[in-house]
Amino acid sequence: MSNTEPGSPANIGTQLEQWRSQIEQALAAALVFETRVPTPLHEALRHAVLGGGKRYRGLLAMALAADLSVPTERLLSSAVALELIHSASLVVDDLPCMDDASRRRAAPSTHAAFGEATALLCSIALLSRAHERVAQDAGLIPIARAGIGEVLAHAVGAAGLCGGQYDDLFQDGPLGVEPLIDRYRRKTGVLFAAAFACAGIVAGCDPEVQSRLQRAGERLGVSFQLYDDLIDQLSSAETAGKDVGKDATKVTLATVLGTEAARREAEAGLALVQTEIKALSREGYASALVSAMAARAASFLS
Ligand code: GRG
Repeated sequence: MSNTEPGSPANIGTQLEQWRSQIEQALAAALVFETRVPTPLHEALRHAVLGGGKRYRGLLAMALAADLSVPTERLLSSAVALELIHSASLVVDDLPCMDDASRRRAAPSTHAAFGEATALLCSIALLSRAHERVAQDAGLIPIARAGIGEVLAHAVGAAGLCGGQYDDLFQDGPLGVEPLIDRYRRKTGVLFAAAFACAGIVAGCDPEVQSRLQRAGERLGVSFQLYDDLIDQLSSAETAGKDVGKDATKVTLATVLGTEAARREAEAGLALVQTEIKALSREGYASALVSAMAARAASFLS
């Protein structure tokens, strides 16, 4: 296949870039408020969201929608919501009472730039804005709006990001391979699974397909978090654009498995994800995006 044909790698790359730029513009628009917002809080919101970010979660929702033959504009509010929630989680994760990180996305973390109180309020405001954007999307049928709202609320909650982060902070419970994988599913996989679920809801997928998508999203998150562990262990702050060595005193899946086995586990997980999304989708956008994500992560480790 020549690489100028529809669906060729070159065109898929261009398409992903267009979606990324749509998400970027929609995020900036989501941070324009109709009524007065205190200036430092508004600056913190913009700093937390618009200062870089690969937009993987939003892109996964749009790419899978295209694979499922759904117009991608219908996923734009979900993509924005996923990225606002993800940014909110990073703001909290970086706080001194959590990971205590001073840099994020090659810039000062939000509390380092604006103070802890403003960072906390910023995170809460981003979560609210995420739900507002989906609730306001007149292009979605009511049942899809409600379904997406539920998926996003569940992803943030005690069984999702908050629970995963709790176990990560306090290393509560057993620290074997399976409990750690379960923690990574909640801490990182939950938003990838939510991205796939949003696309599945808008495409009207049946419950069996939705649960396959959920498992694929969670597995993708586990592999992604494994790469994140390895980058923390093996890369430099300059290359990674964020503090590294933060996990030096923590038990992670990479420390339990060892570097080489961790890498093999991440690759095996990605192969499973690829098989599943290729079986469910027609065009190959999500698969190309997953390959690009893996290649980028691996490039920090070579
Ligand atoms: C307030 C929503 C909220 C949650 C509270 C703090 C917390 C609970 C959860 C944090 C979980 C966490 C930080 C998981 C790590 C996920 C991860 C690997 C982040 C890096 O993702 P990238 O590389 O980041 O996609 P960019 O910067 O590109 O967006």
